[in-house]
Amino acid sequence: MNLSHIEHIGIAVKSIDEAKTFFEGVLGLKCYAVEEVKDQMVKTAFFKIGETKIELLEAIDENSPVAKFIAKRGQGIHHIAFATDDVNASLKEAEEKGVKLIDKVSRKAAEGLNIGFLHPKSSFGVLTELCGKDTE
Ligand code: CMX
Repeated sequence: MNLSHIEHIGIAVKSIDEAKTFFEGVLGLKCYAVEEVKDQMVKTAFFKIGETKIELLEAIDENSPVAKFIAKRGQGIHHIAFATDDVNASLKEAEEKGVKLIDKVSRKAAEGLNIGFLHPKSSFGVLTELCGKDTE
């Protein structure tokens, strides 16, 4: 799998506005984009540090995976996203190596990226996202 860097770290929060007091007010990062991803039922806010982004995730529906995550585990790191030059090829390779996939093929997400998730039960409890700009 040809991964280049950690594209972003997703952090589940109850309120992006409240969380900004830490990420902007204390860490001094600047929020450069806020975007709703309707099919994931989340609002996202992005901060950049080097090549990596922090993605704050706030549920906009009680059925959102992020709402379920916070109800069960509390606020905190929700997933790690690795940049790959070919999301679908990386998903296929993971599946061939026995990893349980959440997404068999990539889908569109925030910032126009294609993403696909590996199940946390196959990746030592860490929800793992593969993302990139490839077209399907
Ligand atoms: N990280 C690690 N483990 C997680 C997890 C996460 N983010 N979310 C759920 N789990 C664990 C649960 O704790 C549970 O473990 P136990 O069985 O040991 O209790 C197990 O996975 C099953 O969890 P669940 O609450 O029953 O939830 P579901 O099976 O309904 O869904 C998951 C879990 C990961 C398959 C689902 O959340 C999913 O498909 N996630 C991918 C999509 C997503 O997270 N979207 C939001 C972000 C979108 C974006 O970044 O744009």
